[in-house]
Amino acid sequence: MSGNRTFTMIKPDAVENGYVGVILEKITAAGFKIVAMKYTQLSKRDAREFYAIHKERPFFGELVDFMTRGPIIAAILEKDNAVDDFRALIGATNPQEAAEGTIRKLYATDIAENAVHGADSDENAAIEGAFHFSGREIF
Ligand code: 3AN
Repeated sequence: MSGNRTFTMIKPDAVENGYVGVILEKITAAGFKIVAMKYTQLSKRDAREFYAIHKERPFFGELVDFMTRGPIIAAILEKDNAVDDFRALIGATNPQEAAEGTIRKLYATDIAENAVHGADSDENAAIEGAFHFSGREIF
């Protein structure tokens, strides 16, 4: 069982496509409480730093361009078993492989523009939350 907080972003494709409202609705309907949330746009520097773990991957440049091309929502969410339950709610990285009813199955465009981010561990949730929200006591 993971901890009780996770970190998410609603990505530029989902914001552009008008899915912010329905995605937030699905998140709260699944029992997540929104602890902190903001509408913002990442700079290239922010995106490179946030995704530094992927910097050797062939899609890194594409990922940075995508994540900076428009506004996003960043949020910290609370629920028992938050990291694992949120990953289940959003579905597989590639929406074609995502289970029916998951956020990526419903709203993602493709593997690169996949609508939402979900932290993959308690440790990364804390790092990512602190990256987006000043005042580390939030975590
Ligand atoms: P997840 O977001 O499911 O944890 P990661 O951590 O493997 O998946 O990938 C981070 C982000 O990088 C994805 N959300 C997606 O936007 C992008 N990405 C992953 N794989 C690819 C790929 N093969 N081609 C282009 N972009 C990708």
